[in-house]
Amino acid sequence: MIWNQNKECMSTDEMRALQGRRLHKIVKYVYHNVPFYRNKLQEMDVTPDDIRSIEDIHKLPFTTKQDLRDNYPFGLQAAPKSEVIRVHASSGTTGNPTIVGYTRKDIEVWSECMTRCLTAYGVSRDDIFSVAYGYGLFTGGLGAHYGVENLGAAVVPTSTGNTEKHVRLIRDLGITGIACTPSYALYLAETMDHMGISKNDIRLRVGAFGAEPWTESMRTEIESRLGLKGFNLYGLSEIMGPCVSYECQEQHGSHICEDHFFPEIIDPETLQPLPYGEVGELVFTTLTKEGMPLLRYRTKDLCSLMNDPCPCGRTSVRMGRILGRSDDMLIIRGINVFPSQVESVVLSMPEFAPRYLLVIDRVNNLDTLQVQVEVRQEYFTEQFDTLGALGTLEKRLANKLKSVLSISAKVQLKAPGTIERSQGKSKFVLDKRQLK
Ligand code: DLL
Repeated sequence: MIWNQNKECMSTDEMRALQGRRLHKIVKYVYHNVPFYRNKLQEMDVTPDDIRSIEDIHKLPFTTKQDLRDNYPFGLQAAPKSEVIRVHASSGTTGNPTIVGYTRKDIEVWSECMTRCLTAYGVSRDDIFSVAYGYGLFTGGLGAHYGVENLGAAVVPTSTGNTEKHVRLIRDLGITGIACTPSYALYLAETMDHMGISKNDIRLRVGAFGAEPWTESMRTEIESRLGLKGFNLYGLSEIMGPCVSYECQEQHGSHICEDHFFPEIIDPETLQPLPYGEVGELVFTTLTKEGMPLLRYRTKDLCSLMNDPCPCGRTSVRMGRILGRSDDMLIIRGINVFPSQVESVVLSMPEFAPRYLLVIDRVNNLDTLQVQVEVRQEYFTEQFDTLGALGTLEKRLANKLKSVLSISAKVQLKAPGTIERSQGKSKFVLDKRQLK
């Protein structure tokens, strides 16, 4: 089944023409409503009238997460505040999160694109669908939720946490579909084992997995343990949230909703565009967004694009799996974490030397984060310890980290000089997870 035959199966020529018209309109819109873009375009001597077709996209400036940070919170917002009906946020590299405001039309487009994804997975009005992405500032929960409702299936907003209760709901309600991170799906399988519930006791048949990188062997394991078919779901808050691309039944790349999000692949060093099939950094331009439209937003995700015909009938350009990042962002339990966020917390407390190590592991299919940090000599005295001060310090750091990162980290205080110094570039991250 195809949700929006007209857009998802449009001929390439028609699609490029539509994208060209929309690009002209969006450039005009940001030129008149976002001083940041007007300045950039003026510096480059580009006016909206120079943008006549989608090929003209190369004349436009790039946008980065740093630009969003520099214009925190609403500097890149194009729509007036009175038109914004929803705000989400995602982690920034340090300090401020990235804020995204949506107009009513943005939420409609988002819901429609999310419904395209679900339909491609084979979800229908007869399904009962559990949304187990976090609800809140993260776009996963509400994004998937609106898509399920728009489709007309029944949504069960389970969110994250309380996994045993979730398993019972899956069994008792006969839940047939689930949206969650692939690692949470494995954790769910683990919990079912502990509870003595087998895949034959439940009716799950479709999974919408994303928000973090995963592999074919994870797919095979999730599918065999939960008895469902798992599909990739990709997106990012800055561009919209989950719904930017989705796998169809062919599972050969993820179809991009390219009438709304125009993809490019660039060489992250030279910033030059790369042809189909080559791996580089994925860049998106939002073609219809009203709240916070972005021109050539550098996602830092590394992948390739493909445009060969897909047997499913959809004509949209597809993207391959995310193979890595061109920056140092980590995804831990589905939450984006930058080592620089940890650093800013550590440096804000005088008791610590600027020496730390993030150790990430996966225990029982759940990501764990440990932060090792060196205490400065003057605070690392025996007397200090007898007073229980180190314990208090550990707790204070753990609390601060939790509030900045939105996930818990286990803190391990280290004696001065004990975190290994590297010869060359300092190593701040030890990622022991193996994406099988
Ligand atoms: O993770 C939106 C989302 C929610 C997507 C639920 C899918 C499902 P952010 O928190 O802004 O938004 O993180 C975006 O997560 O740039 C990728 O690095 C990574 N990511 C998202 N989906 C996938 C995926 C949401 N399917 C960042 N495969 C992106 C690999 C993914 N990485």
